[in-house]
Amino acid sequence: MQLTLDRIEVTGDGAGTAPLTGPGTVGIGPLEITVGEAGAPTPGGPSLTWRVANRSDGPVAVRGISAVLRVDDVVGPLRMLRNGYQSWSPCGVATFGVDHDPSLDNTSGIELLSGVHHADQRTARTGELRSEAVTALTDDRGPAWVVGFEAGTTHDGTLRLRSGPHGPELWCEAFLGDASLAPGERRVLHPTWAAQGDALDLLEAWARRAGEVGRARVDAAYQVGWCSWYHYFHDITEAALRANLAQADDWPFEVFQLDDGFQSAIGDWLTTNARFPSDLSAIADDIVAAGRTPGLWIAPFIVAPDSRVATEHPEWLARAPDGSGPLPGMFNPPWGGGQGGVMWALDTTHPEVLDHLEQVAGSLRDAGFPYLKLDFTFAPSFDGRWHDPARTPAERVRAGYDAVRRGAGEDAFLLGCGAPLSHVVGVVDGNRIGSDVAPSWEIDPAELTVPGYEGAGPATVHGFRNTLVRSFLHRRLWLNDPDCVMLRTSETAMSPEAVRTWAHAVAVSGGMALVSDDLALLDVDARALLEDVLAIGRDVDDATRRGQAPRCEDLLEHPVPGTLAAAGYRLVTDVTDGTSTLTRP
Ligand code: 9PG
Repeated sequence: MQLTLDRIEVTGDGAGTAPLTGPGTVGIGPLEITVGEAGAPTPGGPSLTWRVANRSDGPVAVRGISAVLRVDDVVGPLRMLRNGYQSWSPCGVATFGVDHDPSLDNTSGIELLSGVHHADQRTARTGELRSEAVTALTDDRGPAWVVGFEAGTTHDGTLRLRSGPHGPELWCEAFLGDASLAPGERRVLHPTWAAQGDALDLLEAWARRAGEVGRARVDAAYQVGWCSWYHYFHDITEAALRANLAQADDWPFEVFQLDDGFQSAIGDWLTTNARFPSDLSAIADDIVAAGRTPGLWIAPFIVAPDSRVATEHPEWLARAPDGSGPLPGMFNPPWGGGQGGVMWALDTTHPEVLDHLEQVAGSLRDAGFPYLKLDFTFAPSFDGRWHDPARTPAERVRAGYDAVRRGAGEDAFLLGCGAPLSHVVGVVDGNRIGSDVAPSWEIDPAELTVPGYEGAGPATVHGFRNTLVRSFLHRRLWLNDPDCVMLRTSETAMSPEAVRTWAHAVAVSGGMALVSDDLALLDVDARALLEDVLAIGRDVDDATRRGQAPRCEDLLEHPVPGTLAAAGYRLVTDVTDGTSTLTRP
């Protein structure tokens, strides 16, 4: 398979195209795009550097700028590794000409529901396959190509496989999301990186490079803890939290993390609801007194319509694209909020919003929480009307995270969740890399899912899939959070075999190990399984630090791969039922 630069395509104001087959400058409408070479040497040669300038005397809203590569000499079916946009977005291999983009199946008529899982919320072209930040392409002859963006903090990088006049094409799109370029303004785009060889080696090399460029925070200790979500969900009470804290004496948890359900409203993070008679600092004090590190979940960039923050500061809300009202940032009926579960997105281009986020994080730190799980953080990436129209979706998300980091402090542990992956390199310590697990292997058909995006719904196999596909990111971009281990074999629809498989997948990934059970349900076997998970996990994590990342051996072979190998361990799973065998060094 060969990849060669063919042309530049621009979408948004002044959309157009111009041929370009090597370093040089092209004019497309009001824009001038320059492609250079140089950049850092990579295993496959130099990366491509590029920049854009607005040479007109008016502002230009740039949606996307693509370097279009011809894909020639493909033998047999062309397969693409699809990396999802954010933590929960489905990942895995797809076949060009057979599979299609999930946005085409989103029959809800609500574009934002696709926008949760892609940099560009608009529906893809028929037949198109897309991947965010990085992809691997493979055919029946090999070797594979890995193509990625070195970073994603000032704009997204989307890889789109499309049909062109001569055959398949790979569009490497710098997605600016209609950010406004001032007259004369020049922006350097993130370099793209392409290399041919062994896909697993190259994905790991890409992650290493992206981690260096983004000054990834990869030095936190191996994380072991407890989280309230996957047993109690929204019904967590202070009494249940305290009961688990009291039971935890014999358990090796460092972090004790309270999840969604404590807050008086989404957005009002400093006050608790009626199920939590104590305030947050009293809860944190008691977690510390029990010898644990207090952790807390918040969804910092969304607010309930009837929250104090939204009603007192309507000017802090992003506006819908047509200006008709506040911009929805999430829909989740259990949250209520006065509009049936619709939450508004905060405008993270507004200086007062950033001050507010910094203050909230600082107050939570002062209350005693040095570990924060930041959830639903894709919200500022949606199309809308923003206080500062010059900012890209990536910059809006990143600005919010940076504000939280300023407030929480350099030494806080920040865990991204629902996080657009490439926006948060260098600011989070850990990042969720998969869809929510659940007390069942397969998804419960009664779950509400978005058509096309069923693979993002809560099911342990969905968390398992992303944990394997994204295993190469661990300690390269952050600590991977595969999602919680559930050890219970009662009050669950998981078979004991599937419980063990998921626990071992977490272990062999080397990622964070948080238990999410009512500890009263766990017996000696559960305890022994956790000890095994932690022993394996620490081995793999240590090997990853030394340079030996976990390898998903069948990554490019099945939509849901099943084989993960690291530090001499090898887990082979039958993904249809969650049974597995683990071999040890
Ligand atoms: C708390 C949970 C847990 C969990 C997170 C995240 O589409 N949805 O409605 C949706 C709801 C919840 C969710 C993901 C999607 O889970 O991943 O660990 O913290 O929020 O609400």
